[in-house]
Amino acid sequence: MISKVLIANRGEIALRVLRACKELGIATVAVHSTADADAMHVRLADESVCIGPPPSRESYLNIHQIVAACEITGADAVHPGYGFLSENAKFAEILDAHGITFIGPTAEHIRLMGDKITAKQTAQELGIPVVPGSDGEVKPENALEVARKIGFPVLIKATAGGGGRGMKVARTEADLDEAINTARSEAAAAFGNDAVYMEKYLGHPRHIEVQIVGDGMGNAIHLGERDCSLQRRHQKVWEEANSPALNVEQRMKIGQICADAMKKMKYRGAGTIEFLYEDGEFYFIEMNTRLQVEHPITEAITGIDLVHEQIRVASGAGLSVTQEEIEFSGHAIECRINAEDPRTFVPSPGTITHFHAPGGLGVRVDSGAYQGYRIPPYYDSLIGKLIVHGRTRVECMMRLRRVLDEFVIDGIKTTLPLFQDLISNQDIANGDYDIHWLENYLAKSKG
Ligand code: MV4
Repeated sequence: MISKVLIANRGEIALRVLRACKELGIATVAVHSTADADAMHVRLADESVCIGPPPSRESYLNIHQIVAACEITGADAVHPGYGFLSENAKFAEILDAHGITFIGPTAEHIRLMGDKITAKQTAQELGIPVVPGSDGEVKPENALEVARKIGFPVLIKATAGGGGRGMKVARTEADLDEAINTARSEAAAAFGNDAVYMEKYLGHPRHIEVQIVGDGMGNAIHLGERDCSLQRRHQKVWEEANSPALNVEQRMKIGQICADAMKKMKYRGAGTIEFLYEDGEFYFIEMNTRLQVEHPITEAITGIDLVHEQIRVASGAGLSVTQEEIEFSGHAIECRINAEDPRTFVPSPGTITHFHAPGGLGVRVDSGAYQGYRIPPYYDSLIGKLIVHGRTRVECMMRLRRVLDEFVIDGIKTTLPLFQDLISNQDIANGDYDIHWLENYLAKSKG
Protein backbone atom coordinates (compact mmCIF):
# COMPACT_ATOMS: atom_id res chain seq x y z
CA MET A 1 0.00 0.00 0.00
CA ILE A 2 1.35 3.44 -0.95
CA SER A 3 1.59 5.85 1.99
CA LYS A 4 3.39 8.93 0.64
CA VAL A 5 3.54 10.12 -2.99
CA LEU A 6 6.17 12.52 -4.29
CA ILE A 7 4.71 14.49 -7.21
CA ALA A 8 7.56 14.99 -9.67
CA ASN A 9 5.93 17.79 -11.62
CA ARG A 10 4.64 21.34 -11.37
CA GLY A 11 1.71 23.58 -12.33
CA GLU A 12 -1.84 22.38 -12.84
CA ILE A 13 -1.01 18.66 -13.09
CA ALA A 14 0.89 18.69 -9.79
CA LEU A 15 -2.20 20.17 -8.10
CA ARG A 16 -4.46 17.69 -9.86
CA VAL A 17 -2.39 14.67 -8.68
CA LEU A 18 -2.18 16.11 -5.17
CA ARG A 19 -5.99 16.29 -5.00
CA ALA A 20 -6.34 12.62 -5.92
CA CYS A 21 -3.76 11.59 -3.30
CA LYS A 22 -5.52 13.58 -0.57
CA GLU A 23 -8.87 11.99 -1.45
CA LEU A 24 -7.25 8.56 -0.99
CA GLY A 25 -5.73 9.59 2.35
CA ILE A 26 -2.19 9.44 0.93
CA ALA A 27 0.44 11.94 2.15
CA THR A 28 1.92 14.24 -0.49
CA VAL A 29 5.36 15.64 -1.18
CA ALA A 30 5.73 18.55 -3.60
CA VAL A 31 9.05 19.24 -5.31
CA HIS A 32 9.74 22.63 -6.83
CA SER A 33 12.41 24.75 -8.39
CA THR A 34 13.34 28.08 -6.78
CA ALA A 35 11.01 29.72 -9.34
CA ASP A 36 8.00 27.73 -8.10
CA ALA A 37 8.32 28.19 -4.34
CA ASP A 38 5.02 30.13 -4.35
CA ALA A 39 3.13 27.55 -6.41
CA MET A 40 -0.27 26.37 -5.18
CA HIS A 41 0.66 22.67 -5.06
CA VAL A 42 3.64 23.51 -2.81
CA ARG A 43 1.28 25.35 -0.48
CA LEU A 44 -1.20 22.45 -0.30
CA ALA A 45 1.26 19.54 -0.06
CA ASP A 46 2.02 17.95 3.29
CA GLU A 47 5.73 18.46 2.66
CA SER A 48 7.82 20.20 0.00
CA VAL A 49 11.43 20.00 -1.15
CA CYS A 50 13.27 22.53 -3.30
CA ILE A 51 15.12 20.48 -5.92
CA GLY A 52 17.06 23.16 -7.76
CA PRO A 53 17.21 26.36 -9.79
CA PRO A 54 14.56 27.21 -12.45
CA PRO A 55 15.98 25.42 -15.53
CA SER A 56 14.07 22.10 -15.93
CA ARG A 57 17.23 20.10 -16.53
CA GLU A 58 18.49 21.24 -13.10
CA SER A 59 15.19 20.64 -11.29
CA TYR A 60 12.19 18.75 -12.67
CA LEU A 61 14.39 16.64 -14.97
CA ASN A 62 17.07 16.05 -12.34
CA ILE A 63 16.62 12.38 -11.37
CA HIS A 64 19.23 12.52 -8.59
CA GLN A 65 17.47 15.43 -6.89
CA ILE A 66 14.08 13.74 -7.14
CA VAL A 67 15.37 10.45 -5.71
CA ALA A 68 17.14 12.38 -2.94
CA ALA A 69 13.85 14.13 -2.13
CA CYS A 70 12.21 10.70 -1.82
CA GLU A 71 14.95 9.55 0.56
CA ILE A 72 14.69 12.74 2.67
CA THR A 73 10.90 12.59 2.99
CA GLY A 74 10.40 8.81 2.97
CA ALA A 75 8.11 8.98 -0.08
CA ASP A 76 7.43 5.39 -1.19
CA ALA A 77 5.97 6.33 -4.60
CA VAL A 78 6.44 8.92 -7.33
CA HIS A 79 3.77 10.25 -9.70
CA PRO A 80 5.48 11.83 -12.73
CA GLY A 81 2.45 13.68 -14.14
CA TYR A 82 2.99 14.32 -17.87
CA GLY A 83 5.98 15.71 -19.74
CA PHE A 84 9.30 15.90 -17.83
CA LEU A 85 10.24 12.33 -16.71
CA SER A 86 6.80 10.74 -17.26
CA GLU A 87 7.98 8.61 -20.21
CA ASN A 88 11.60 8.16 -19.12
CA ALA A 89 12.28 4.43 -18.80
CA LYS A 90 15.59 5.03 -17.01
CA PHE A 91 13.78 7.04 -14.33
CA ALA A 92 11.28 4.22 -13.79
CA GLU A 93 14.16 1.74 -13.48
CA ILE A 94 16.07 3.91 -11.01
CA LEU A 95 12.99 4.27 -8.81
CA ASP A 96 12.42 0.49 -8.94
CA ALA A 97 16.08 -0.02 -7.92
CA HIS A 98 15.47 2.22 -4.89
CA GLY A 99 12.32 0.32 -3.95
CA ILE A 100 10.18 3.35 -4.80
CA THR A 101 6.96 2.69 -6.72
CA PHE A 102 6.75 4.47 -10.09
CA ILE A 103 3.08 5.31 -10.65
CA GLY A 104 3.05 4.37 -14.30
CA PRO A 105 3.89 1.53 -16.69
CA THR A 106 6.91 -0.75 -16.50
CA ALA A 107 10.19 0.58 -17.90
CA GLU A 108 9.95 -2.17 -20.53
CA HIS A 109 6.59 -0.90 -21.82
CA ILE A 110 7.71 2.75 -21.71
CA ARG A 111 10.70 1.80 -23.86
CA LEU A 112 8.67 -0.41 -26.21
CA MET A 113 6.12 2.31 -26.96
CA GLY A 114 8.61 5.16 -26.92
CA ASP A 115 10.31 3.85 -30.07
CA LYS A 116 7.85 4.66 -32.86
CA ILE A 117 8.85 1.61 -34.94
CA THR A 118 8.60 -0.97 -32.13
CA ALA A 119 5.39 0.72 -30.98
CA LYS A 120 3.83 0.31 -34.41
CA GLN A 121 5.05 -3.29 -34.78
CA THR A 122 3.67 -4.12 -31.32
CA ALA A 123 0.35 -2.46 -32.10
CA GLN A 124 0.04 -4.46 -35.32
CA GLU A 125 0.84 -7.73 -33.48
CA LEU A 126 -1.84 -6.86 -30.90
CA GLY A 127 -4.53 -6.40 -33.58
CA ILE A 128 -4.60 -2.59 -33.60
CA PRO A 129 -5.09 -1.12 -37.13
CA VAL A 130 -1.99 0.79 -38.28
CA VAL A 131 -1.14 3.16 -41.12
CA PRO A 132 0.15 1.24 -44.19
CA GLY A 133 3.91 1.76 -44.36
CA SER A 134 7.43 0.38 -44.21
CA ASP A 135 8.17 -2.59 -41.99
CA GLY A 136 10.77 -0.82 -39.87
CA GLU A 137 13.57 1.59 -40.80
CA VAL A 138 13.90 2.93 -44.37
CA LYS A 139 17.28 3.86 -45.91
CA PRO A 140 17.88 6.11 -48.92
CA GLU A 141 18.82 3.09 -51.03
CA ASN A 142 15.48 1.28 -50.58
CA ALA A 143 13.19 4.30 -50.12
CA LEU A 144 11.86 4.38 -53.69
CA GLU A 145 10.95 0.68 -53.69
CA VAL A 146 9.15 1.06 -50.32
CA ALA A 147 7.34 4.23 -51.43
CA ARG A 148 6.10 2.62 -54.66
CA LYS A 149 4.70 -0.30 -52.62
CA ILE A 150 2.90 2.10 -50.21
CA GLY A 151 1.78 4.55 -52.93
CA PHE A 152 2.38 8.31 -52.97
CA PRO A 153 2.00 10.62 -51.11
CA VAL A 154 4.15 9.18 -48.33
CA LEU A 155 5.27 10.60 -44.98
CA ILE A 156 8.77 10.07 -43.62
CA LYS A 157 8.96 10.05 -39.79
CA ALA A 158 11.84 9.90 -37.31
CA THR A 159 11.95 6.64 -35.32
CA ALA A 160 13.00 8.54 -32.19
CA GLY A 161 10.59 11.37 -32.99
CA GLY A 162 7.03 12.06 -31.92
CA GLY A 163 4.77 15.06 -31.62
CA GLY A 164 5.32 15.91 -35.27
CA ARG A 165 9.05 16.56 -35.03
CA GLY A 166 11.15 15.35 -37.97
CA MET A 167 8.29 14.58 -40.41
CA LYS A 168 8.58 15.15 -44.17
CA VAL A 169 5.95 14.60 -46.89
CA ALA A 170 6.97 13.27 -50.33
CA ARG A 171 4.11 13.74 -52.81
CA THR A 172 5.88 12.31 -55.88
CA GLU A 173 8.99 10.27 -56.68
CA ALA A 174 10.82 13.50 -57.50
CA ASP A 175 10.35 14.70 -53.89
CA LEU A 176 11.54 11.48 -52.26
CA ASP A 177 15.32 11.80 -52.08
CA GLU A 178 15.23 15.28 -50.57
CA ALA A 179 12.48 14.29 -48.11
CA ILE A 180 14.42 11.22 -46.91
CA ASN A 181 17.74 13.02 -46.56
CA THR A 182 16.23 16.06 -44.84
CA ALA A 183 14.25 13.90 -42.41
CA ARG A 184 17.36 11.84 -41.56
CA SER A 185 19.59 14.84 -40.96
CA GLU A 186 16.92 16.61 -38.87
CA ALA A 187 16.36 13.40 -36.84
CA ALA A 188 20.10 13.04 -36.24
CA ALA A 189 20.27 16.66 -35.05
CA ALA A 190 17.13 16.55 -32.89
CA PHE A 191 17.28 13.02 -31.41
CA GLY A 192 20.84 11.79 -32.03
CA ASN A 193 19.31 9.03 -34.14
CA ASP A 194 18.87 9.38 -37.92
CA ALA A 195 16.62 6.32 -38.34
CA VAL A 196 13.41 7.06 -40.24
CA TYR A 197 10.40 5.04 -41.35
CA MET A 198 7.71 5.62 -43.97
CA GLU A 199 3.90 5.68 -43.98
CA LYS A 200 1.04 6.37 -46.36
CA TYR A 201 0.34 10.12 -45.90
CA LEU A 202 -3.24 10.83 -44.75
CA GLY A 203 -4.29 14.27 -46.00
CA HIS A 204 -7.34 15.24 -43.94
CA PRO A 205 -7.55 13.02 -40.84
CA ARG A 206 -8.91 13.70 -37.38
CA HIS A 207 -6.72 12.96 -34.37
CA ILE A 208 -8.60 10.57 -32.12
CA GLU A 209 -7.08 8.91 -29.04
CA VAL A 210 -8.43 6.10 -26.86
CA GLN A 211 -7.95 6.15 -23.08
CA ILE A 212 -7.06 2.81 -21.50
CA VAL A 213 -6.06 1.66 -18.02
CA GLY A 214 -4.42 -1.74 -17.38
CA ASP A 215 -3.88 -3.44 -14.04
CA GLY A 216 -0.58 -5.06 -15.04
CA MET A 217 -2.06 -8.52 -14.44
CA GLY A 218 -3.91 -9.02 -17.71
CA ASN A 219 -7.03 -6.93 -17.15
CA ALA A 220 -7.65 -3.60 -18.89
CA ILE A 221 -10.51 -1.22 -19.63
CA HIS A 222 -11.10 1.52 -22.17
CA LEU A 223 -12.76 4.80 -21.28
CA GLY A 224 -13.77 5.95 -24.72
CA GLU A 225 -12.04 8.39 -27.01
CA ARG A 226 -11.01 12.03 -27.20
CA ASP A 227 -10.96 14.11 -30.38
CA CYS A 228 -7.79 16.24 -30.29
CA SER A 229 -7.82 17.48 -33.89
CA LEU A 230 -7.86 21.19 -33.00
CA GLN A 231 -4.11 21.73 -32.70
CA ARG A 232 -1.63 24.45 -33.57
CA ARG A 233 1.95 23.39 -34.35
CA HIS A 234 1.28 20.03 -32.65
CA GLN A 235 0.04 21.74 -29.50
CA LYS A 236 -3.50 20.70 -28.63
CA VAL A 237 -5.82 23.63 -28.02
CA TRP A 238 -9.38 22.24 -27.74
CA GLU A 239 -10.23 18.59 -27.03
CA GLU A 240 -13.58 16.83 -26.88
CA ALA A 241 -15.03 13.60 -25.47
CA ASN A 242 -16.78 12.09 -27.38
CA SER A 243 -15.49 12.80 -30.85
CA PRO A 244 -18.24 14.51 -32.89
CA ALA A 245 -17.25 12.21 -35.76
CA LEU A 246 -17.89 8.81 -34.16
CA ASN A 247 -21.07 6.85 -33.43
CA VAL A 248 -21.56 4.46 -30.50
CA GLU A 249 -20.70 1.35 -32.54
CA GLN A 250 -17.41 2.83 -33.73
CA ARG A 251 -16.62 4.02 -30.19
CA MET A 252 -17.18 0.63 -28.62
CA LYS A 253 -15.37 -1.22 -31.41
CA ILE A 254 -12.14 0.79 -31.35
CA GLY A 255 -12.27 0.96 -27.54
CA GLN A 256 -12.53 -2.81 -27.22
CA ILE A 257 -9.71 -3.37 -29.72
CA CYS A 258 -7.49 -1.16 -27.54
CA ALA A 259 -8.55 -2.75 -24.24
CA ASP A 260 -7.98 -6.26 -25.63
CA ALA A 261 -4.52 -5.23 -26.85
CA MET A 262 -3.64 -3.91 -23.39
CA LYS A 263 -4.84 -7.16 -21.80
CA LYS A 264 -2.58 -9.18 -24.11
CA MET A 265 0.53 -7.15 -23.16
CA LYS A 266 -0.44 -7.02 -19.48
CA TYR A 267 -0.05 -3.23 -19.62
CA ARG A 268 0.05 -1.51 -16.23
CA GLY A 269 -1.31 2.02 -15.69
CA ALA A 270 -3.00 4.69 -17.73
CA GLY A 271 -2.20 4.98 -21.42
CA THR A 272 -3.48 6.63 -24.57
CA ILE A 273 -3.53 4.98 -27.96
CA GLU A 274 -3.39 7.64 -30.69
CA PHE A 275 -5.06 7.24 -34.08
CA LEU A 276 -5.57 9.19 -37.23
CA TYR A 277 -9.17 8.76 -38.36
CA GLU A 278 -10.03 9.30 -42.03
CA ASP A 279 -12.99 8.14 -44.16
CA GLY A 280 -14.26 5.82 -41.45
CA GLU A 281 -10.94 4.08 -40.82
CA PHE A 282 -8.64 4.22 -37.76
CA TYR A 283 -4.86 4.23 -38.17
CA PHE A 284 -2.58 3.81 -35.13
CA ILE A 285 0.20 6.37 -34.99
CA GLU A 286 1.55 6.38 -31.42
CA MET A 287 0.93 5.29 -27.84
CA ASN A 288 1.53 7.55 -24.85
CA THR A 289 2.48 5.65 -21.69
CA ARG A 290 1.41 8.41 -19.31
CA LEU A 291 -1.56 10.45 -18.13
CA GLN A 292 -2.36 13.14 -20.70
CA VAL A 293 -3.13 16.82 -20.28
CA GLU A 294 -6.64 16.30 -21.62
CA HIS A 295 -7.63 13.40 -19.34
CA PRO A 296 -10.28 15.46 -17.44
CA ILE A 297 -12.78 15.32 -20.33
CA THR A 298 -12.72 11.52 -20.10
CA GLU A 299 -13.26 11.80 -16.33
CA ALA A 300 -16.19 14.14 -16.98
CA ILE A 301 -18.08 11.68 -19.22
CA THR A 302 -17.27 8.53 -17.19
CA GLY A 303 -17.11 9.82 -13.60
CA ILE A 304 -13.88 7.85 -13.12
CA ASP A 305 -10.86 9.52 -11.51
CA LEU A 306 -7.92 8.38 -13.64
CA VAL A 307 -5.31 9.28 -11.04
CA HIS A 308 -7.15 7.19 -8.43
CA GLU A 309 -6.98 4.30 -10.92
CA GLN A 310 -3.27 4.90 -11.53
CA ILE A 311 -2.54 4.82 -7.80
CA ARG A 312 -4.70 1.74 -7.21
CA VAL A 313 -3.00 -0.14 -10.03
CA ALA A 314 0.49 0.94 -8.93
CA SER A 315 -0.24 -0.35 -5.42
CA GLY A 316 -1.43 -3.71 -6.79
CA ALA A 317 -5.06 -3.14 -5.79
CA GLY A 318 -6.23 -3.46 -9.42
CA LEU A 319 -8.91 -1.47 -11.23
CA SER A 320 -11.85 -0.06 -9.28
CA VAL A 321 -14.33 -0.78 -12.07
CA THR A 322 -15.12 -3.37 -14.72
CA GLN A 323 -15.75 -2.50 -18.36
CA GLU A 324 -19.43 -3.39 -17.94
CA GLU A 325 -19.77 -0.93 -15.05
CA ILE A 326 -18.47 2.02 -17.08
CA GLU A 327 -21.21 4.33 -18.33
CA PHE A 328 -20.54 7.11 -20.83
CA SER A 329 -22.69 10.13 -20.10
CA GLY A 330 -22.87 13.42 -21.94
CA HIS A 331 -20.20 15.42 -23.70
CA ALA A 332 -17.15 17.34 -22.44
CA ILE A 333 -14.83 19.93 -23.97
CA GLU A 334 -11.45 21.10 -22.67
CA CYS A 335 -9.91 24.46 -23.57
CA ARG A 336 -6.22 24.83 -22.75
CA ILE A 337 -5.58 28.31 -21.37
CA ASN A 338 -2.08 29.50 -22.14
CA ALA A 339 -0.30 32.64 -20.96
CA GLU A 340 0.18 33.72 -24.57
CA ASP A 341 -0.95 36.49 -26.89
CA PRO A 342 -4.19 35.10 -28.42
CA ARG A 343 -3.18 36.21 -31.93
CA THR A 344 0.57 35.68 -32.08
CA PHE A 345 0.82 32.94 -29.38
CA VAL A 346 3.94 34.64 -28.06
CA PRO A 347 4.35 33.69 -24.35
CA SER A 348 3.13 36.38 -21.94
CA PRO A 349 4.55 35.63 -18.46
CA GLY A 350 3.92 38.08 -15.65
CA THR A 351 1.77 38.63 -12.56
CA ILE A 352 -1.96 37.87 -12.51
CA THR A 353 -3.72 40.88 -11.03
CA HIS A 354 -7.24 39.46 -11.10
CA PHE A 355 -8.29 35.79 -11.29
CA HIS A 356 -11.93 34.72 -11.23
CA ALA A 357 -12.61 31.10 -12.22
CA PRO A 358 -16.15 30.36 -13.42
CA GLY A 359 -18.34 27.77 -11.71
CA GLY A 360 -21.66 26.07 -11.90
CA LEU A 361 -22.91 22.65 -12.89
CA GLY A 362 -20.53 20.81 -15.24
CA VAL A 363 -17.69 23.33 -14.90
CA ARG A 364 -14.13 22.36 -13.83
CA VAL A 365 -11.06 24.60 -13.81
CA ASP A 366 -7.72 22.81 -13.32
CA SER A 367 -5.20 25.54 -12.58
CA GLY A 368 -2.59 26.45 -10.01
CA ALA A 369 -2.96 30.14 -10.82
CA TYR A 370 -4.35 32.67 -8.33
CA GLN A 371 -4.61 36.44 -7.85
CA GLY A 372 -1.08 37.75 -7.37
CA TYR A 373 0.54 34.63 -8.86
CA ARG A 374 3.54 35.37 -11.07
CA ILE A 375 3.77 33.17 -14.19
CA PRO A 376 7.44 32.15 -14.43
CA PRO A 377 9.04 32.41 -17.90
CA TYR A 378 10.97 29.12 -17.61
CA TYR A 379 8.31 26.53 -18.38
CA ASP A 380 5.52 25.87 -20.87
CA SER A 381 2.81 28.51 -21.01
CA LEU A 382 -0.14 26.36 -19.89
CA ILE A 383 -1.73 28.08 -16.88
CA GLY A 384 -4.91 26.13 -16.69
CA LYS A 385 -7.52 23.95 -18.32
CA LEU A 386 -11.19 24.77 -18.58
CA ILE A 387 -13.30 21.62 -18.72
CA VAL A 388 -17.03 21.87 -19.37
CA HIS A 389 -19.55 19.03 -19.39
CA GLY A 390 -23.14 18.88 -20.62
CA ARG A 391 -25.75 16.18 -21.23
CA THR A 392 -25.32 16.81 -24.96
CA ARG A 393 -22.72 18.56 -27.12
CA VAL A 394 -25.18 21.41 -27.67
CA GLU A 395 -25.67 21.90 -23.93
CA CYS A 396 -21.89 21.64 -23.42
CA MET A 397 -21.26 24.34 -26.04
CA MET A 398 -23.94 26.63 -24.52
CA ARG A 399 -22.31 26.22 -21.11
CA LEU A 400 -18.83 26.78 -22.52
CA ARG A 401 -19.94 30.04 -24.13
CA ARG A 402 -21.27 31.30 -20.76
CA VAL A 403 -18.17 30.17 -18.89
CA LEU A 404 -15.73 31.80 -21.31
CA ASP A 405 -17.51 35.13 -20.76
CA GLU A 406 -17.26 34.68 -16.97
CA PHE A 407 -13.57 33.74 -16.73
CA VAL A 408 -11.39 36.67 -15.58
CA ILE A 409 -7.57 36.55 -15.84
CA ASP A 410 -6.08 40.06 -15.79
CA GLY A 411 -2.45 41.22 -15.77
CA ILE A 412 -1.25 38.87 -18.51
CA LYS A 413 -2.43 37.99 -22.01
CA THR A 414 -4.15 34.61 -22.38
CA THR A 415 -5.66 32.52 -25.15
CA LEU A 416 -9.20 32.90 -23.73
CA PRO A 417 -10.26 35.23 -26.62
CA LEU A 418 -9.38 32.49 -29.12
CA PHE A 419 -12.00 30.22 -27.56
CA GLN A 420 -14.59 33.00 -27.60
CA ASP A 421 -14.05 33.13 -31.38
CA LEU A 422 -14.15 29.35 -31.81
CA ILE A 423 -17.36 28.90 -29.80
CA SER A 424 -19.15 31.11 -32.36
CA ASN A 425 -17.74 29.36 -35.45
CA GLN A 426 -20.15 27.28 -37.58
CA ASP A 427 -17.64 24.51 -38.38
CA ILE A 428 -16.92 24.11 -34.66
CA ALA A 429 -20.63 24.14 -33.86
CA ASN A 430 -21.04 21.35 -36.41
CA GLY A 431 -17.98 19.45 -35.13
CA ASP A 432 -16.75 19.68 -38.72
CA TYR A 433 -12.96 19.95 -38.51
CA ASP A 434 -9.77 17.94 -39.06
CA ILE A 435 -6.13 18.28 -37.92
CA HIS A 436 -5.48 21.16 -40.34
CA TRP A 437 -8.63 23.17 -39.57
CA LEU A 438 -7.25 25.37 -36.76
CA GLU A 439 -4.06 26.41 -38.55
CA ASN A 440 -6.09 27.19 -41.69
CA TYR A 441 -8.55 29.21 -39.56
CA LEU A 442 -5.76 31.18 -37.85
CA ALA A 443 -4.03 31.86 -41.17
CA LYS A 444 -7.31 33.22 -42.61
CA SER A 445 -8.06 35.32 -39.51
CA LYS A 446 -4.58 36.86 -39.82
CA GLY A 447 -5.80 38.14 -43.19
C1 MV4 B 1 0.65 11.48 -39.74
C2 MV4 B 1 -0.12 12.41 -40.50
C3 MV4 B 1 -0.61 12.01 -41.75
N1 MV4 B 1 -0.33 10.79 -42.23
N2 MV4 B 1 0.88 10.25 -40.26
C4 MV4 B 1 1.91 14.45 -36.25
C5 MV4 B 1 2.55 14.17 -34.94
C6 MV4 B 1 2.41 12.74 -34.70
N3 MV4 B 1 1.42 12.53 -33.65
C7 MV4 B 1 1.90 12.12 -35.95
N4 MV4 B 1 1.48 13.22 -36.79
C8 MV4 B 1 0.94 13.00 -38.01
N5 MV4 B 1 1.13 11.78 -38.52
C9 MV4 B 1 0.41 9.93 -41.48
N6 MV4 B 1 0.68 8.71 -41.98
C10 MV4 B 1 -0.35 13.68 -39.95
C11 MV4 B 1 0.18 13.97 -38.71
C12 MV4 B 1 -0.10 15.30 -38.18
C13 MV4 B 1 -0.91 15.44 -37.07
C14 MV4 B 1 -1.42 14.33 -36.39
C15 MV4 B 1 -2.24 14.54 -35.31
C16 MV4 B 1 -2.57 15.81 -34.88
C17 MV4 B 1 -2.06 16.90 -35.53
C18 MV4 B 1 -1.22 16.74 -36.62
C19 MV4 B 1 -0.72 17.86 -37.29
C20 MV4 B 1 0.09 17.67 -38.37
C21 MV4 B 1 0.40 16.40 -38.82
